[in-house]
Amino acid sequence: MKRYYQPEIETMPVEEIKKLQSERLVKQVRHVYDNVPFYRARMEEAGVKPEDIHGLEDLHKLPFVTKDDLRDQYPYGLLAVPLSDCVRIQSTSGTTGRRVVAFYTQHDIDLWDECCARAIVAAGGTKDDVCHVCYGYGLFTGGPGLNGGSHKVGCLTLPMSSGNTERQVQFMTDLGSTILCCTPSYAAYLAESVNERGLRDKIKLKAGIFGAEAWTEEMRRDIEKNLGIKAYDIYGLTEISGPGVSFECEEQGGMHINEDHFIAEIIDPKTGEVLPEGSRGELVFTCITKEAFPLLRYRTRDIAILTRKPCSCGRTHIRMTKPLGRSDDMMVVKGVNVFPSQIETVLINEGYPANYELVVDRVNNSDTIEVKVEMSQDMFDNLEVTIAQREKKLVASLKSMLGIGVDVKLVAPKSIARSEGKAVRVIDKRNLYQN
Ligand code: DLL
Repeated sequence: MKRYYQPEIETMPVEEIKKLQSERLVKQVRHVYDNVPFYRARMEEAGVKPEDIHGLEDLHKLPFVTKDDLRDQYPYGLLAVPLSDCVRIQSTSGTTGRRVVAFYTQHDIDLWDECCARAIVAAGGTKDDVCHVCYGYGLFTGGPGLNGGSHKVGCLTLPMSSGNTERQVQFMTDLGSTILCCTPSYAAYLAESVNERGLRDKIKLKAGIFGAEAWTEEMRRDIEKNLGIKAYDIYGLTEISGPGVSFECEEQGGMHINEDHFIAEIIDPKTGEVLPEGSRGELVFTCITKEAFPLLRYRTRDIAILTRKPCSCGRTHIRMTKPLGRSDDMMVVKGVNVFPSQIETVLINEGYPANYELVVDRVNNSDTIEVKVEMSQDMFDNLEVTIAQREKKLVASLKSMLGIGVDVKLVAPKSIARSEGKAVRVIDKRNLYQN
């Protein structure tokens, strides 16, 4: 099938893609070994030299890189080119203490745009489309990524960013947006807003490109029905570039990974052993074309399954399932990466016993997060500082740590159930992962 814009690389025979990956991997390993002391030290520790890496078959010899490594190396430790060659940074939605800063050369931005352009084309996009981007712009990769892809396809791009639903709906109707790019929860909210205003017949949307957080098939059906569109999943992470690492085609049967830029592996999260195709495990990516911030064997902590079963769309690139869960305790709440340990840090800093419960829910397509926190006996007995004052202070500290608003409820000492084993501190009522 000839599409509006279709780099041949997406339909190349698998053997050729693997050959290309091998060649690019060899070059990339040399690049990081020569330019990043962190990689050189890690490889020396593992007893691997660049000349030991001849291609894909040697990938498993390289050590893994984890989010903790990124944190330890913040900000410049993994930079593989002079800073003056970089033109952009982006950063993860996680906040203080967990922030990861990724650097891009112009070449890196171009390849990222290319990946996002492919996702837009896979959703039926052409230069005649009006692409309405309401992922956040700024440090978050969603807005800039899809914006770049949309330009590359030649769509008329509406850089809406998130929020201000009134304006979103107005532009959508006045300017005839045909492709909507945002998080699935915002899409569901926009769908409601459009229908509440009786504007369903006035919108021209035909497709949506939704990702950055887990969403269910049920959500997909609801959004498709309420907006009269086809909804496509898109996956990515800041560390690897941003959205567009993989994306769905018209078959909606898994996301094609842009294999000319990223090598995907599935490993056992406990042992690190590489698992065969079709196994469920942790996704690991190696960037083979990026210049500034090329991560090798980066452990995403996202659980998924890979398949090379042919796809009737004609693309030969390997597909991944939606993330089926996480191998750590990260949650995406209101589009922001949240770790329970961040909450613990705040509680400990403020003198609370770290006995708390986190309840995450989705009400009217919007995430809510409530933190129930036990007071110490001392706090409970001494009400010079009232409970309301304490709650207000904790709300502010948690907001500054997490970057999102949370509800705080202080409860009496020893009122949160103790568990025999590992404490169950997080109750996620959203059930977003389908297992
Ligand atoms: O969320 C990049 C992105 C923007 C992807 C726009 C798609 C669309 P981060 O903020 O670094 O980057 O968060 C990355 O979000 O490891 C997953 O756990 C989760 N995630 C991303 N896409 C999906 C998806 C962006 N389609 C983390 N389904 C990843 C489920 C997703 N989870």
